[in-house]
Amino acid sequence: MLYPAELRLRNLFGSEKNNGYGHNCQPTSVLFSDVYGIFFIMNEQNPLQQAKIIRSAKREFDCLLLHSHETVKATSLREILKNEHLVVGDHVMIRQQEADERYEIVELCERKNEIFRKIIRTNKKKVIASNVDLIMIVSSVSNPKYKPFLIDRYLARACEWEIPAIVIFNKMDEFEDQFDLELEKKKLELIGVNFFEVSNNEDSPYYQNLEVLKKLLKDLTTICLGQSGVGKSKIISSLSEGKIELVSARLAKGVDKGAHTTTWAEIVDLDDFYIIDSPGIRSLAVSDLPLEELSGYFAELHPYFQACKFKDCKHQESSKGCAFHALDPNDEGDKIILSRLASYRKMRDEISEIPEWERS
Ligand SMILES: Nc1nc2c(ncn2[C@@H]2O[C@H](COP(=O)(O)OP(=O)(O)O)[C@@H](O)[C@H]2O)c(=O)[nH]1
Ligand SMILES: [Mg+2]
Ligand SMILES: [Zn+2]
Repeated sequence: MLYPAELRLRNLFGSEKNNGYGHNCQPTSVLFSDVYGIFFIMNEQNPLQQAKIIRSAKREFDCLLLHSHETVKATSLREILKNEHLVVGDHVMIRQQEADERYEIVELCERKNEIFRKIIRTNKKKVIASNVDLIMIVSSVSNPKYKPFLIDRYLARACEWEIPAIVIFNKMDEFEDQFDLELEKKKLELIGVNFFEVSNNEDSPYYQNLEVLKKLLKDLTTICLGQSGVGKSKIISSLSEGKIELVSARLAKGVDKGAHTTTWAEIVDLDDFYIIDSPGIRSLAVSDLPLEELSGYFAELHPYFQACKFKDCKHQESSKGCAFHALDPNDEGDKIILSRLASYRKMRDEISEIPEWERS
């Protein structure tokens, strides 16, 4: 049953849109406008507040109140969970309950975007995080080894999710020409992806690039993706000037145990920016990517695709009239295109291996 005030709120936002994504919640400031003045009088004790989910367990969510930056624990109305899994990054409307101190999530605000995978068999989305402004693909230039194919995979995902991405070359203090970094940088320039060369070693000249990175992250919600060991946690710790290390140490000791079960990712609130430290998208398989959209994620290959003699060209060594055959593996520009083509072919073949019947 809805309280009259709640009905009123729904009417203001338009309740028809409540299809599991909830209504399009307004920014916090609106909550304090004249219109809501009326609402506050009606329900002065327990006003609705906008919050961001920064950690999620099965039933309980850590919510950051957007106007006070205070973190509270909240449970959710069952109707919401029936339609949707609540994930980190979600904006929700929450209210303190009458009877006790506890908070309850009463509405899920419309998501700007989602970090998701598709379950191939059911074609259903499994959402991992939401409302992400930027994807930070972290790689290491030393150990673990730099893998261009991995970067291309994460970039394809970023295209699928329609979220801008940047690449971080980390551990620059250990770079000794293990691979052609200049070529990799030119490749990213060609495809229009910004990159940062950084180090968490304070004595390295690359350490100061973290400051530049920090400026870019201001006011954004960023998710860190990358293989385990590339330095994601360390970067977050450096960006927070040590503040986050304390939290990790406390977690490691198990002091906060219980609240952290079944957590996939959590948001670190760094005052003027948020970072989601993900333990990595566990499997880097791309089999759930839509095959028909894959070529769209490789825009720089399009002129070649169009120049191939046959429309259904597979762009293999053996493909007759393939435009890629004209490229020179010793030429820098051509090398970049061929390396992107190799990534494209790998992903395409991986997706094609899934039989049609399993896709739908
Ligand atoms: N030399 C060097 N080591 C680093 C750097 N950043 C991280 N590491 C080390 O790499 C290892 C993995 O870092 P971690 O942040 O846990 O990686 P994550 O698994 O991606 O979160 C740790 O031993 C770090 O101390 C760096 O810039 N330079
Ligand atoms: Mg880590
Ligand atoms: Zn071809």
